[in-house]
Amino acid sequence: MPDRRTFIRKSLLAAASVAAPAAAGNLLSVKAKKKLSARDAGRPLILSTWRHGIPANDRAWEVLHGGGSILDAVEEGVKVTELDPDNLSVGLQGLPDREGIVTLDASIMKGDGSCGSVAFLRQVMHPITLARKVMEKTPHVMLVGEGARQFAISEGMPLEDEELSPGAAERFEEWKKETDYRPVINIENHDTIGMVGIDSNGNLAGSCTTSGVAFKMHGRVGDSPIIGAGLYVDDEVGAATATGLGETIIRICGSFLVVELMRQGRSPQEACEEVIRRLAARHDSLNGVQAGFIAVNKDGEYGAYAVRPGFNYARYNHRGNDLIDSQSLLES
Ligand code: SD4
Repeated sequence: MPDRRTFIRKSLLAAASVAAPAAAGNLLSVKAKKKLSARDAGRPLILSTWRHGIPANDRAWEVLHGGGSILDAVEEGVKVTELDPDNLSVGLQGLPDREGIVTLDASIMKGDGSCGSVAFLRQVMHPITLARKVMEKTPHVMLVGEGARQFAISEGMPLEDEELSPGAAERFEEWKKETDYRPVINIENHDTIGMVGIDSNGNLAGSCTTSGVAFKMHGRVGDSPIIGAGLYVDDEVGAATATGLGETIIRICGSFLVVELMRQGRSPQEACEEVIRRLAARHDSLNGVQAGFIAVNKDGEYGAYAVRPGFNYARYNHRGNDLIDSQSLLES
């Protein structure tokens, strides 16, 4: 019987002999790829979660093509959603917590590892801009609650009044009658915008902003402002962002995991699928759970996957801006 060391050596030799032709193949494909323009390789590309990603992508594309950086694009893009009066899951018009107070979470990240986030934030119209200021103007990554609000004031960002939007006020009144103060998990309540983008030079950035799960406990923070959970970006590999029930996404460091799986060779689609399988394996029941990921890699390839049907995302590339239905693990 060969001992373990001999076995390992033999295996390595065998691997090397099959690796040689594969390496030649890689070389060919690298050369072939070099001939492709950035446009053919799928860059630039902007992806964002849900239907409201369409107008957000429009703005991001406009910023990028107007000479803005990919970071400017992902910030300006999601600002459209933060102001959308019809969106009850992003921005100050979103659904409140169970005390009737709207609290916002947001994060932003560049492919070089710079990142910033805010959580449990009140009265600020553009939490994504405040997250960027945390990244660029403080030595920190994350500011929360009153500290984040004070930072907004010190940066000259006006505080808005705390009156609920008409849509949110109506839903809050209904919820109070029906639910006896229990935080609800409702698969229809997911509308967070997460956006990832790559420019024609391969620079990546991402953003994520939300009012969080509707009627949550006061003080609850979801995945969206947690770097690695709701958003992760690495210029060497790619970027991913998440939507859905934040608790399930935080437990598996979802967006970081998508990027790490791409680093290990998975395509964005394969990585999103594996992470949703991991999420499912970590939970005894997926009753009422929706979660979804979108991802892009260095070459501008992209993918998406969700726990259940209903998740869609907007893709803007040289062919235009389309809404795509994601595949899912469950059938309903
Ligand atoms: C959260 N992930 O706070 C967010 C909610 C969400 O689409 O994605 N809604 O858990």
